[in-house]
Amino acid sequence: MKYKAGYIALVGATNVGKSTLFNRLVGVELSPVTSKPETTWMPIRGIVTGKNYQMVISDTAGIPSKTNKLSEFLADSIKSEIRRADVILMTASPRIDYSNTDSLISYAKSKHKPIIILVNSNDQDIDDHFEQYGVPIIKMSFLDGDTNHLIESIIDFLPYSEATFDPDQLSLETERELIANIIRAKIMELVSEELPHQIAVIIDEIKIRENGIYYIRATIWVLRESQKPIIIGKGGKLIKKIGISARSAIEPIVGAKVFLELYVKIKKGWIKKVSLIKSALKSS
Ligand SMILES: Nc1nc2c(ncn2[C@@H]2O[C@H](COP(=O)(O)OP(=O)(O)OP(=O)(O)O)[C@@H](O)[C@H]2O)c(=O)[nH]1
Ligand SMILES: [Mg+2]
Repeated sequence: MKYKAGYIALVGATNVGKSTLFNRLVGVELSPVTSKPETTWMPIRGIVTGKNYQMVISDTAGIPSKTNKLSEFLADSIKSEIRRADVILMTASPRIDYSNTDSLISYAKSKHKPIIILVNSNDQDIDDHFEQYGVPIIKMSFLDGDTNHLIESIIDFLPYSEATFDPDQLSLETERELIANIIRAKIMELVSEELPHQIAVIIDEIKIRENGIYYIRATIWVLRESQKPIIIGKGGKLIKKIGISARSAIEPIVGAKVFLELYVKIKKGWIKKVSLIKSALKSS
């Protein structure tokens, strides 16, 4: 069999298990998973190399529910991933308004991209709405279903091409971006209020000490003074918990012991300013 390679955009409804499936395909917990919607922000690209294929899979933000500058930015990033892709994996769920998924399918079709619709077997009550598109529909458990059929279906659509990346390379993202995403997800998980969508994590410094320990300093941006104590918690308890939890998720990614220092800073209106959104989402 000739070698195939290409770019796959995993897009669609939010909170349906895209990142759960992505991590299984890549074989590493590159993309944070939480029980809350809108966990993934900017695309996280993982590389899957098989005997006869190489796939770069892009895990994207779920279709944003609100309309504001931040959501516009995320919606643009989803479309840009679709334009770049050779194959689109479109997740569909009855828990999400079909019209959002329909318009993303129309967009992908307008760019002449092959589409595979993916339904999590959790969503038993999905109807035949998506059959109108005449594209393959795969139902499987994203958490523990067999991924072989999905991989075969993707390969069918991939162009013949040599591998572009070293088989040992797992992601196109920098350590900085992966680490910022992990910290943000831990905040989402541990802070009970709606707040997490208004916070960003900026990695200020990563230093590898002589003993191999990663020293990471990061700042959590909040919008208002009143949000600071919510993140810090009584006597600093919550931020400590966030730090411990983030550290244990970062260690397997960097393959070293991690020392993590977190600060909280007020950055008024960051979700309204494109330049700040850019630096927050790319963690630069
Ligand atoms: N029981 C069950 N839970 C699942 C399955 N797939 C995902 N989940 C759970 O659903 C929740 C959301 O999963 P994610 O992988 O973060 O979903 P996502 O689509 O990436 O979400 P966003 O990035 O927020 O758009 C998590 O609590 C997962 O553990 C599944 O197949 N079965
Ligand atoms: Mg996700």
